[in-house]
Amino acid sequence: MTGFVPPKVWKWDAQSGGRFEKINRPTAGAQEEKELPIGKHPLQLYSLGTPNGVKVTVMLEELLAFGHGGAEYDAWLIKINEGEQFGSGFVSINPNSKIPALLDVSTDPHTRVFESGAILVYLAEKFNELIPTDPCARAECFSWLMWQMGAAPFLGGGFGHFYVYAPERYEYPINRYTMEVKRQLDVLDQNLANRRFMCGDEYNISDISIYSWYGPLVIRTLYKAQEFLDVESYRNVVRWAREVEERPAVIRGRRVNRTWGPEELQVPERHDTSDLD
Ligand SMILES: N[C@@H](CCC(=O)N[C@@H](CS)C(=O)NCC(=O)O)C(=O)O
Repeated sequence: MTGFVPPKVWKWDAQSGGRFEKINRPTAGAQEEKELPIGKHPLQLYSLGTPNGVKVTVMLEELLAFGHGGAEYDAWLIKINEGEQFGSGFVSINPNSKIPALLDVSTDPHTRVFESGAILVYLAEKFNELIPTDPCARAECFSWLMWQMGAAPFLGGGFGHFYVYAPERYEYPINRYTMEVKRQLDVLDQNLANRRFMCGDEYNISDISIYSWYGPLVIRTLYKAQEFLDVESYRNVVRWAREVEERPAVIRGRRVNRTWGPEELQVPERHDTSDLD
């Protein structure tokens, strides 16, 4: 118990502390005039190699691996810790000021897409790839995709924030979000007990979106919480994440817009296939 009594009307008169205090604010919109660069390819991605960003670079690499030349892309780096998501050019593509944001310059007018789930659907439909056509299978795919979009904020904004980024470790939120994340892992584990991929035998955009968050959680070091969450006990999730992670497009996509970790895995910007070779 902190004894904190909320005021009648909340005012932004103090920094809250924690990793993101410098970029978090209670208002939306552009904070400075700044155009975005546009490269030579049909698709312009403005992003960073976080789990939400990785979803899109994996998808683009999958599309290229399937032979869709129209999925060639420029991946520009948006440094969210330096506030680049609040530049006027970025805000015109994503009024929500969060990566990833995509601009399709092959359409007239250009098509902007924001929210990683919407970008996956847009690309899957544009190239008719990694999305089932049968209505029943499509509904299952959208269900898991939307599950991820709704669930991940509890993992990242809830568990990850309070376990890693908050200025102190508070018992109540850590317990609350740990309970929820373990429940989510159990949901995934039970689903994957009888299925090779999230929707059955076929890999699709729901696997890409869920892998990007829960893969690094169970087979890598996301939030350094592997022991705390006992991730090994979600055996089906671990088995599935390992299979997804072996895909060449996943290996490539994970490196794009990455600016941390081992040097050989960092490709801050991607403007040509050879940037990843
Ligand atoms: N629901 C959004 C979430 C995007 C998101 O939270 N992006 C984070 C990085 S992973 C971001 O840009 N944060 C910057 C900020 O909050 O200012 C999506 O899936 O695209």
